[in-house]
Amino acid sequence: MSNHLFDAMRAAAPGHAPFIRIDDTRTWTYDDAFALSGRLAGAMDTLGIRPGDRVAVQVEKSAEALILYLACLRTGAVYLPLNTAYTLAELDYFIGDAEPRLVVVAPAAREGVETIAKSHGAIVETLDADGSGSLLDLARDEPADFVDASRTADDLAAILYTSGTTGRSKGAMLTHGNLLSNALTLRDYWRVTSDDRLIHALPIFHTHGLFVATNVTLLAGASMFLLSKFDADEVVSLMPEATMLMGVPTFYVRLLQSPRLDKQAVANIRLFISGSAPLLAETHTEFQARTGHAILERYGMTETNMNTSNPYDGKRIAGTVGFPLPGVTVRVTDPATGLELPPDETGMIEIKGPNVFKGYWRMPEKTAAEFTADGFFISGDLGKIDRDGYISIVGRGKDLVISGGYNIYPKEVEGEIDQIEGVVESAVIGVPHPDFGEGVTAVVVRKPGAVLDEKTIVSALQDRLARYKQPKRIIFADDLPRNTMGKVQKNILRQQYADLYTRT
Ligand code: MCA
Ligand code: AMP
Repeated sequence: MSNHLFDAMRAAAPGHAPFIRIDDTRTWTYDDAFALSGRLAGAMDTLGIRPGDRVAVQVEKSAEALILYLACLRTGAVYLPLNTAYTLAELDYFIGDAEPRLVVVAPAAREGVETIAKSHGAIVETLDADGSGSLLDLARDEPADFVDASRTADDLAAILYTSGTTGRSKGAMLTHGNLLSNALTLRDYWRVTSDDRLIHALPIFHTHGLFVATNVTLLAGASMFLLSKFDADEVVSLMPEATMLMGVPTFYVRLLQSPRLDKQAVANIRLFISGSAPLLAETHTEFQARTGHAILERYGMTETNMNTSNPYDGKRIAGTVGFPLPGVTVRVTDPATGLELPPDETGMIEIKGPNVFKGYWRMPEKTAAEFTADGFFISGDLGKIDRDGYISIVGRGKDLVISGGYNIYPKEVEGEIDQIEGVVESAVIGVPHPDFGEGVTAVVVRKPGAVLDEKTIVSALQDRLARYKQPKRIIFADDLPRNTMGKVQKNILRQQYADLYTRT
């Protein structure tokens, strides 16, 4: 029997070598991690988890949490990671939609989640940040040598939810083949080897920290310093022992604020990678001046994994996301006609390749609507390709805000604000923010005489939306600017409040 993705990880694993470095005294070798993954797979099998079952996981970052992902691959389950910031209201939707057989949460969250899980027919087990919990208790009695379930390239490995521009979140179905092909491509493109030591400071519930950082490390037999979250000071302290960092632009903005970041601090680092949101050219330039390193920017999506990358050897050009990765085709088309555009003309970025997902979970119409007749995925990003082949993302055809690497869909936030007593309507926009890149901002129209201030709105959103989706500022207006068709002109609002967070 073969298990497409895990077999490749096993084949690349250098047994006794370190995989996850927690601190000076605690390191997980590949053998340690694979043994625990076998026990966890056994525990899930005993709980009745079968290939194809979804396993939803909302837990703090830890070595055990990463190993649980490997265990899911081994049982043939479909791993469904959830942002730890999601509220119970948000969780209810994901569990109802994905219908997982098992939900794994922190012990402190068990009681609240159990009611939701039961109503959708799921069982709940726990895993805490320190690696304790009921799932680990069950795993202890299981053998380490689990017989892996048979999985082909076309079988699902994971479902990751991405918020929808209209309606609710959609579950992007990623196959073993999607994940393995992309990770192997990135490993080779970025020359990752078993000598590499990655600083892993990203969350592990999104593509960047889970697949790009973790799968690439595993397939290179490399190791990683696993930090519970990003802390600029901690990252600078680790740099002398590390060779790589992967981060969102906010990481680099914050690193530049550290007086300790200089050429000496980065002397052992081979590669700095940025993605998930646009890296400002000024951040790239400033970082290069301070450290001598040109940050390598790449472009990806939950639905597609990574699509493009600046080159390892060639020129890494600030403000561009580089070239299509080997095996990936990227084209730019006229959104009105669908016809491919010549170099330097801006249009819709479309993508085809083994990295592109299988579709949205139980949404065949939405899936069909996002592919062209000849099989390209319509990204919703606007961009252009220059004569040398470098791709730049110049805007978004979708109404989306990216704050610190997290995506926020204005429609979802507006939907919650509009339900608050005293609100006529709202428009949620992203405007430049010095730390998060874009700051979520709400422009709200109140009913005449309504007693409603910023605090009332923020507290009404508290239990409804994850913290990072909540507006950093709320502005009250008499009305919203509209075009002749009655559509709110968000571009006008974005211009009007462009310096909201940068004003001195
Ligand atoms: C935390 N807060 C945020 C964010 N993160 N608000 C807006 N946007 C955020 N990203 C809230 C906190 O709840 C807190 O609220 C306040 O802002 C300040 O928190 P702070 O301590 O400064 O935040 P932090 O914990 O240091 O986190 C900032 C962060 C983190 C390090 C930038 O958000 C992060 O790790 N982002 C990475 C996201 C990521 O991995 N994206 C990849 C998606 P309060 O104090 O008011 O309670 S995958 C993807 O996009 C594609 C596939 C790709 O290409 O990679
Ligand atoms: P997600 O839904 O979290 O997968 O976010 C994907 C979106 O992030 C893409 O559609 C882009 O809009 C954006 N994105 C990712 N990487 C970059 C980048 N390097 N530059 C600009 N935008 C990016």
